[in-house]
Amino acid sequence: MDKLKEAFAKKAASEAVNVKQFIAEHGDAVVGEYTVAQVYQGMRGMTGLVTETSKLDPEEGIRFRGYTIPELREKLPKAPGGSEPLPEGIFYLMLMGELPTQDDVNDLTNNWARRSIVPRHVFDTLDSLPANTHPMTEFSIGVMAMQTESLFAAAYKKGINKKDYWDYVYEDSMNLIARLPRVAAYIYRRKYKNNEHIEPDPKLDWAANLAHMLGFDVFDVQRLMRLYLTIHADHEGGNVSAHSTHLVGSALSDPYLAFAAGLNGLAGPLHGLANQEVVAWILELRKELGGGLPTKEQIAEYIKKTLAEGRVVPGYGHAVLRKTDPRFTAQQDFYKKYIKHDDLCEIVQMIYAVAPPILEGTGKIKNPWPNVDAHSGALLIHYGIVEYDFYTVLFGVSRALGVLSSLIWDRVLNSPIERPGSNTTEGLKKKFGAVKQK
Ligand code: HAX
Repeated sequence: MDKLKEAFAKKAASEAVNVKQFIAEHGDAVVGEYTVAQVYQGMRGMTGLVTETSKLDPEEGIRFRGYTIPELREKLPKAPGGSEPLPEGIFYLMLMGELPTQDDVNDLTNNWARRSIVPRHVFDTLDSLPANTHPMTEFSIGVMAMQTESLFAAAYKKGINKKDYWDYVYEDSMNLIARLPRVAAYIYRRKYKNNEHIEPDPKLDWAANLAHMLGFDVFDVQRLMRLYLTIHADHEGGNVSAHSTHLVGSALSDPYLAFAAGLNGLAGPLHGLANQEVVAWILELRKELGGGLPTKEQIAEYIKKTLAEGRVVPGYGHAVLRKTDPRFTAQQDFYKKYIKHDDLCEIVQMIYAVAPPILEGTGKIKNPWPNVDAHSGALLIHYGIVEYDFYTVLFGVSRALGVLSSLIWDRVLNSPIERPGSNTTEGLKKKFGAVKQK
């Protein structure tokens, strides 16, 4: 048994007892009430899930096991000479509930390197896809092709005891996380770099190895990749990618099937695909204005035009947050600290100055502030990763850390199959005595 798994097994056993006891003692306590509007409008604000790895506060932003992003940038272990946290550290924190030591993180790097071999048939599957397949579709198909490797599915077929589910889900999740950078890089190199692939370097940490396999063996890109893969990892349980992974996993679909479902949700333009949409939107704006740096007035006009066309301003708004996303702020800080000047990043800052009052002025957008996706593309483009329809794949690599550590906890806590109730409009109207409209 690997060192992390051994430590986790102890933690998991005691926490499973704690939770059982909590449900026994407080199972009848009322969590909250909800309204007809909430039932129709995406269940906003209804607590209907338990997610141990992180918690989102509308005003403050995300905390991973109690730690904010600025705290994690300071406290999580770094690569030698590095200044941004290693994503291995946030995975450890989310899984174990405590900050890792440098040794814990180094062990995890080695653990994932040992597990990182991707079976040949996965590449063959990707090679068979038409050139115009979207990278997120390819990524999801790549994960599905790897499902042949699921130890959970194989063990379940043989017949396993419920109490051992988490063990196989842990193994699948660790293998999957270890292999995702290779699959992502394969998609990138096949699509944009003449199908010329780069072998992994097992001496590199998880994020640096991804940068290496993409073809960017420079310190600056490694540094960005470490931050990127840390801050995109998790955003509590109700977002589409986390919830889909949890939901599909609740049917005891294995981690490959569950994570592919999460990726398919992440690929939507209102969720993870917004990172590609932001760049497309800014490039469209620049093209329309004939290139160069736009003025704030021109940006304001462009935002108004986008709204008038019934489109969303990508990178702005959030279903839970009611302030600037700290993941945006972390990237803004990265820009100011390490890059200092870049035209596209400057446009991002100008949009930040101009967009919120306009969005607020509509009177209906609940959060006029930027989210994580408003900044990420500009940083990647600065370093030469310009193929923006690939960006959501990078988000997906990172998101695996959160949703898969949650999935392991789901099996530890014996979460049942998810099955909320639904009603018809007629049923609801009847319940509340509404008059039938003809
Ligand atoms: N531009 C234009 N209109 C917007 C808007 C935006 N950025 N954000 C919200 N609205 C609109 C909604 O479409 C909705 O309009 P209707 O009443 O006409 O249907 C109205 O304002 C109220 O919406 P809301 O309650 O403020 O927001 P929701 O919780 O319904 O939606 C979204 C949250 C993130 C989906 C939304 O803000 C949006 O579409 N933003 C742009 C896309 C985006 O950046 N997505 C990424 C979000 C973060 C994330 O998941 N990253 O992966």
